[in-house]
Amino acid sequence: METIKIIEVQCEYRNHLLGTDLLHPRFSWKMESTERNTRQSAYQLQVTKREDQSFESPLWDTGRMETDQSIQLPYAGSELTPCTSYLFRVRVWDQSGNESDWSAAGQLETGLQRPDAWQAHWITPDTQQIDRESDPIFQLRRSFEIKGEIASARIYATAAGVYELYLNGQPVSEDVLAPGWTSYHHRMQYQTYDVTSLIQPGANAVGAWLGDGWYRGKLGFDDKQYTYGEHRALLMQMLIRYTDGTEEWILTDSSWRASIGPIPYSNIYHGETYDARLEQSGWSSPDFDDHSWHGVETVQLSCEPLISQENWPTRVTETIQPVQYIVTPAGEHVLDMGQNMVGRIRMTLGGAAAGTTITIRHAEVLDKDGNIYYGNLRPARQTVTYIAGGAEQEEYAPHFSFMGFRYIQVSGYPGQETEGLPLDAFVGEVLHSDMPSTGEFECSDERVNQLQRNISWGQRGNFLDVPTDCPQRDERLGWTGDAQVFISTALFNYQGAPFFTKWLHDVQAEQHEDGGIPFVVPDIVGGANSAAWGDAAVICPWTFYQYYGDRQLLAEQYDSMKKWVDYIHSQGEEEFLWNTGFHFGDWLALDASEGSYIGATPTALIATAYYAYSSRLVAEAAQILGKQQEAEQYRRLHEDVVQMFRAEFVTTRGRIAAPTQTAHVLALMFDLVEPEMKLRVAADLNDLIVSNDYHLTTGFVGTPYLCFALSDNGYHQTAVRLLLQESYPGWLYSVSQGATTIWEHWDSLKPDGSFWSDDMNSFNHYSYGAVGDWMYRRIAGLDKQPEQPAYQRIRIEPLFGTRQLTHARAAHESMYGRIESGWKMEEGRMMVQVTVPVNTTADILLHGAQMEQLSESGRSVHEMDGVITVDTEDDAVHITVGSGQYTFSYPADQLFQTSYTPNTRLSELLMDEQAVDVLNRHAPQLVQGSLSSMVSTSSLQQIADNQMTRIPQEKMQQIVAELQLL
Ligand code: RAM
Repeated sequence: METIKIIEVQCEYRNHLLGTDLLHPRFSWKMESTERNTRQSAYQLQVTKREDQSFESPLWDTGRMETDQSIQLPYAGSELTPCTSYLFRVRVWDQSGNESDWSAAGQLETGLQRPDAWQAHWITPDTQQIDRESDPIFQLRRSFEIKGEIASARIYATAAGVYELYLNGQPVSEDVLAPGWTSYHHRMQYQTYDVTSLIQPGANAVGAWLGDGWYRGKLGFDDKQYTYGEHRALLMQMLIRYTDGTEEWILTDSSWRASIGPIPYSNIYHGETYDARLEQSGWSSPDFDDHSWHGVETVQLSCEPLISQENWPTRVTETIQPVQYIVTPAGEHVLDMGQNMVGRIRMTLGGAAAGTTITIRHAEVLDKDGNIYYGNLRPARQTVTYIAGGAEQEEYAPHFSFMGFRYIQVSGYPGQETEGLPLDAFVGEVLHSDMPSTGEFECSDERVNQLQRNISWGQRGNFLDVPTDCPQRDERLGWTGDAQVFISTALFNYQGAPFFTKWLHDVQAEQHEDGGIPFVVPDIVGGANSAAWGDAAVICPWTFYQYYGDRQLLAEQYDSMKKWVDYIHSQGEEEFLWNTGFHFGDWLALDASEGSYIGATPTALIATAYYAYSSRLVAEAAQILGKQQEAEQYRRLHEDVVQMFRAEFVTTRGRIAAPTQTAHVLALMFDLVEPEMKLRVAADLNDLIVSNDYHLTTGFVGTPYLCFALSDNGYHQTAVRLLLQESYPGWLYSVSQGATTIWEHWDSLKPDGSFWSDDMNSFNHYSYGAVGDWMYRRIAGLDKQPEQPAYQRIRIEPLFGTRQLTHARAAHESMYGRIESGWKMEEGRMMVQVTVPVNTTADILLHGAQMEQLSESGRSVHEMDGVITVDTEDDAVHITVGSGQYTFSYPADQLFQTSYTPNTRLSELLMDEQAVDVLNRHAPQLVQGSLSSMVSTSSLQQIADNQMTRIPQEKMQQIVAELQLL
């Protein structure tokens, strides 16, 4: 039996990469071993042409390479040629010299690679015959002969608009809304399809449907049309390879024929109309008579360069059956999908008379009377109309639109007035970028588990090719700020590398000359340069690097990162302060003044805080990329900005000038105050929350970091109480209201059943879902270490600061393999289970454990296998291990007797000045020895909660008793 084996090989994050223009695609592999603490000591990788069918004379053979590198290895063999299929495989040796078998082969295929490889012409229907500006989708087709036995057939295609291809009556792929949405002015993706199995001997035909999509359809708040161009057009070339070695290209050119298709109308926001009576049976088959069709024109388009598909394709990833049929008080016939989802409805019907018109309207919620509510969609119609063709069986799902909905209102379905709606005739098809799931989280509180599901659904609904703010109203835009706050949570839950590679390349493409960053990317709105929004240009590549160790992406984005910081640097009169321009501020924070969306935290404070943070990240990126001088330059800039932040926003005694939760959160998270002031700032933040009866007031900027700021500065229990807070405002409020996705506002739906407003009220908005990052990293304790990205060095440090949660577990499928961290408190014992992939190291911090009472799989930690070092650190045992699965167990009662919350130092505090300061503010009577001033019960409870672990039980009781006398 093999000791070590390869369980997965990848090229550019995929097992099968079809159609890439990258010249040096990168390989990664995951391993498994029967032994603990296994590292790779050497690898050998081979790449061969697929047609060779064997690795006997590979194109590239690395030979045995003595290194532990097992991810992101760039291809360095002789030049990859266009339109060529390759196989690759790898074998490895571990540190004891054990050798693995060769892995199963992965596949890699190049695309057209060079712009001049495009011989096809963009085509669009002849303007004399078909009004190119009309709404209906176009059908385009041509037939062709296959003259011999074929070895392979590939299609390379794209469209100005959105397209579907058919070959001999069959759909060419399952992709939806191809070519996807990029900054078309700068770059457009093309797709590669393997159509070998669809080609038949003799006569063949290829056909396309062409809709408006993002390219030309109404888009944006003001329903602007022709965003990228006035005409739809198709570009396609098909490569036929015969077994005799000859090749033939079928191209879009003037020989194609065109007609109007059965879709009179389709639009991203408004839905689609399909008239089955207009279907032309067999239109993409070779024997179809197209003489009544019209000619096409070739046109010039400027959407170069064409790039091979970077993102995952958009596909149906799940189907959902409606759970309930409702007739609302207003008499609407409604189906409840049971889940706020994004995608479309596939409907079947049988025996309907031709011309029967069925309308489906989509909505996210019912109003307080139980009627369907469309108000928050604003002008987006999200309406699908189907006109039956009269066939025995009919089936339809929209092709070129998507909706955000939980409820559908149906009218016109045959028999619905008398028999109601048959649930099985309607299926919800969930659409999004088809990224593999990589994250799991669950804990002992079912409400939090629902929150996690809502986070994940929020991501799925808003990762439809572009990271959008919302999937339902007339917006659905790539808001940079939202993407920035959510990216870390997103990359934990799903394999987001291809998704963000594409989007970040668009961010770079749309960056202004002066370094400014648009509010939305792809930019169709025009505004730019808000702090925390523009910082996406820096924070997203950085977070990406943390997850995937992808230096190439970091290097590609580096100039853009730098330019953004330089842009900030050039603003206003004060070099190190950013106090000019418009900012969204702490968007939608609850401390906003009446009528404003912008929270109370001064925008100059937020802007300067992000200025500091982004310069620091640029310095770190420069360091990693070996740019010492620039690293130094941005480090200095960072220091200057931090000094300026202190001068402007922090008092000499460590008070943050703005009394908002968000201001404190940023100061703590971005290290903007002197280390010794942190304690005070954290206590003040805690106070702001406790005095608000454990409720947050933060918006888009403060919320993502709020719990981190608390947990990492001694107030983990407060953070957990915030998470578990069920009353408004808090994460579980929406859960208690039955939410199945994350809402845009803390009170999108108010306790009395009314809505926040019609104006800007999405029920599927991932931003506040950014709390997931903290749940995975602090509650479950599955964290990274920045010095060794991609989880090459893992940090496992669950915080158990409250008895309210009795277990939690997270898992993440990293570049190296599956990592798990789970804990359970049971019968007085804490059990911590950890899985560490081969070729990685984990630092495991077990709070409240004592060496003598700690066991691993029944043995003392000194006897366990896989351990590298064991140490005691403050109140924790710190064990460094290599790969393997570990189960630790220790008495849990110690957790609540000894100190364990990191940075909580009340026992020391009680003896020093700062303690006096803390107590002075929380319970002045204790310090002054007088009972004259009142102390709020909530502050007292908070001191008790947070410091219980530090203050001897007896003393605590005494304090509580004394205060109860008040
Ligand atoms: C709205 C949305 C979006 C936010 C912008 C500023 O359109 O709430 O999420 O980023 O405003």
